[in-house]
Amino acid sequence: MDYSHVRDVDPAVADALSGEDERQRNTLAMIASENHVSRAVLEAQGSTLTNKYAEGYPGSRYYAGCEYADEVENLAIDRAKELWGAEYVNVQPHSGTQANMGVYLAMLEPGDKILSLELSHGGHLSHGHPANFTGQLYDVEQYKVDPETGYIDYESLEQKAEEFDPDIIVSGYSAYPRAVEWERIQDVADDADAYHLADIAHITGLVAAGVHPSPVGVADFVTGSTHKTIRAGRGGIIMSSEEHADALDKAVFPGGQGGPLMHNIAGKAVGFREALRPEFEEYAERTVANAKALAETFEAEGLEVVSGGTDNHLVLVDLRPSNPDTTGKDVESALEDAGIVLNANTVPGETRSAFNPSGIRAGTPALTTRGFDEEATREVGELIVRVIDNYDDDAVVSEVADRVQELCDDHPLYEE
Ligand code: DSN
Repeated sequence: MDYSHVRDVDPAVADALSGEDERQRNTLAMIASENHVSRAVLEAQGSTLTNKYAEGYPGSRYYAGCEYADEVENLAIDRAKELWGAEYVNVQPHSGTQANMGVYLAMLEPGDKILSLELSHGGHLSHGHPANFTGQLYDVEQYKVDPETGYIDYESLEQKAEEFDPDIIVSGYSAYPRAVEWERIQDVADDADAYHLADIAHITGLVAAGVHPSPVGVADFVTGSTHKTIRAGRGGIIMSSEEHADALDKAVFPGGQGGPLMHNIAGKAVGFREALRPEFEEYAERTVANAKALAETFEAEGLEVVSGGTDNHLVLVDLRPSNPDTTGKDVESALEDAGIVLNANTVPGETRSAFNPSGIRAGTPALTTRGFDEEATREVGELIVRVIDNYDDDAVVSEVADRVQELCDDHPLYEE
């Protein structure tokens, strides 16, 4: 990327930006929530819309000069409606957490009850963690995955809903490798007379492409982020039926946010346009096929894959059975030295701390964007296992790093 204007003003930042470009080119991004957007999305996000205030919504703004802001936001909304089949879409949330906040602000009062999946079992901070505003403002009860199978324990969810009488049930997860049974959770919500929020942050792209069942039209509210399995740049989105449009619009602005980030909304519009092309479905299918290949490789090499595989873009590994003295951070750090960037993650039944947990989470969205197929992904899986088994052996880590560099060179990024 050319940062000549930045360099004239601020060489330190220009160096950091160039450094980040190089880092992304020369490492394999396997953090399950990361991806590489197109140059078109980057350009839209770097546009002059960053200068524009557009508080309000298209056709009804608190500022003059919103003609093009309106056009861009309407395009983003229309494309999102087409992609996910939603009646109502709000593209203004700055992130997935802000999208969730929009729903909570619209539908709950402080003290209301949230029933959600525990963080260490794959949930998210914004689903009621004590360190998050949701854990501080609302009364939270949590369900878990079945420790034997690694799948959502739907029966215990039903039981908790009966006992706790929640106002909202949150489904959709950050570290859950299996397809979610939205209808089953909706039935629980109906029986409890509770709202159902499906947070599809991780699988927005898979749902849009039809490779994961959709909660749109099932759950009352669907939230997501726009930069994980869909490559539309950093941000959030809310979908619902028209019935809740007014409350959700008010909750996002002015309830929880000020001026929308119009340059990011332009990125969303462009990324959604790309996702409406037929090749996006192939991309999503390959992302899942690559994740399955990765899970199979890990299992064949003796690692414990939580739930025994994956239906989506991520694989969760519990290191304790195969490498009891090795922590997730040991592995994360050695892999980073080898040029493979993924994250340490808690696993169901976690016995260590959240900062230095017992597992790792690996995702295939970014590798797939770079053109990795199943064979190449299997090789990456084998390299990861080599590092796990030899995380404190610099010679092995260095050998793996050499091979990772070759793989990066064979799958170039932002070179055209
Ligand atoms: N932090 C994101 C993730 O990595 O899953 C979720 O917000």
